[in-house]
Amino acid sequence: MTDASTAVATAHPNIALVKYWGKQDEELVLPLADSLSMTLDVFPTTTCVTRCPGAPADTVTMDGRPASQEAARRVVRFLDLVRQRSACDDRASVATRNTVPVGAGLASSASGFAALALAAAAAYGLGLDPAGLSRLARRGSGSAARSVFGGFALWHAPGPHAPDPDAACYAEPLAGVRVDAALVVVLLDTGPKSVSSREAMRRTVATSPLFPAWLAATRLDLRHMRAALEAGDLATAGEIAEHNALGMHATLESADPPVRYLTEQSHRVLEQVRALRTAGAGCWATMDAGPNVKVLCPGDQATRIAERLTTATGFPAVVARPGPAAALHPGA
Ligand code: 2P0
Repeated sequence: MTDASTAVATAHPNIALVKYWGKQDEELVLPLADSLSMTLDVFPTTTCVTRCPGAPADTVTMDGRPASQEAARRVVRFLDLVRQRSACDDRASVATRNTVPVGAGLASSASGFAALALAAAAAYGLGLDPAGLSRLARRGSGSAARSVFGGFALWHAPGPHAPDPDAACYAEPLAGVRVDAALVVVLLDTGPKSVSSREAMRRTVATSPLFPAWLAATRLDLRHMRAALEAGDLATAGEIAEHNALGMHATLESADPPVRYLTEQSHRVLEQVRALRTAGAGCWATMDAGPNVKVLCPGDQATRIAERLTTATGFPAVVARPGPAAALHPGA
């Protein structure tokens, strides 16, 4: 235990270019396949954790209001894990501020649990290295394992014979990336989603006849994506990212009952991305557990592509560039 009872951390969302979809272990949040993402420089989450010796319960606020029961339960479960490891049983107060639209497929749980992992580990004196922080963040939400790192990150799935699957399951920065990329985030709908990604993932693995094919394809996509990023080949990386996302959504649509995150509006944006590409622009779409479309493109063309997409569709667009690693605020 350290003396500091308060810690504040900021983390940013990440967007997977090769998606995580499907767990091999629900409790430990172990994915079935590796995934690869870019952490953004927009929509940060800042979280303050204060240990409260003698307090009867944890308190959780989000943007100044008490968190929903479900959100608070997830935070308390996460703090229980931290308490177990620290041998300190203090309850805590957790105050989170999000600038990412919650629940709209913009990975608010990734930035949220990455910030919470850093702040809680510091407040409870866990002394974890970056891989340890990534493993801890993962227990809150799988994709949070990647938001511990800035730039491009690779999250390892434990192999079938890993002696300690938990230890083998962490993200790390992807070395050797030679592309100058940005993601244009087209904001279609900032409302909460109808099916949580956790439930949707479970349902897809259990019922989609396409799931085994998805798993094989995404493993191959990851190898080719790494090679393309290392070769500075953004066009190949973009093609793989778009194909990987469409494959994930096809798998979702074939679950029983189907999960449909993409809307008419998403498809309108997708058509515009294709139209821009036909006109010679380098841009490729990816979509997560919500209707928003993110467009991978060369960094020096991002502003222009954002303007053209907004003009063509009427939806606002935000340019995101590779962002920083999650970090503690010094002296908090
Ligand atoms: C990803 N997504 O790789 C994929 C692609 C959404 C679509 O990870 O159950 O909130 O907490 O581990 O991380 C969103 O799911 O799910 C997600 P849990 P998570 O970014």
